[in-house]
Amino acid sequence: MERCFTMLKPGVLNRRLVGQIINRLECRGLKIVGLKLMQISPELAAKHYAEHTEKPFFGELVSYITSAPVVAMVVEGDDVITLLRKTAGATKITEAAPGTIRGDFAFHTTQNVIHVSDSPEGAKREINLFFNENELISWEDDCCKWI
Ligand code: 3AN
Repeated sequence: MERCFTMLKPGVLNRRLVGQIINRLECRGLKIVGLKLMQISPELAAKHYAEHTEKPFFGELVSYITSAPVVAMVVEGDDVITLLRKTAGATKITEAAPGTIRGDFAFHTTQNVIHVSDSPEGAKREINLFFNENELISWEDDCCKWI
């Protein structure tokens, strides 16, 4: 069983898209085990995007992610990282297919509405950055029998 960190970015709150995007995850059968509204500090943003520190878009990335609250989530399931990344769509917005979250709701790469962990190691690191263990709830999922 795999866990993945995902985050709806400030544009989602501003545009009142939280419900629509969480609905996409639920339609896919993804199981939410952690969920909260957070105002990210510049320090946490810098840790989260540490691999991009030297990139030209780093400043824009941090100022966007700290500009309004985000919805932080942990989802759990078999191959959930791959499933969620496919549901989110490609990072580069011109390559994000229609039908994906990014393909349907974003038109700037820097403001691409959703973050999804890219590997099991990345997911562990990000879950630890954003959640305490007691904020994650393991629950019996009857839906697994059907989807
Ligand atoms: P992903 O979020 O799809 O795993 P990363 O980790 O490569 O992609 O990039 C993190 C974030 O940095 C992206 N979600 C996007 O907001 C931004 N980003 C990545 N590449 C670019 C780029 N070439 N120009 C502007 N922003 C970018």
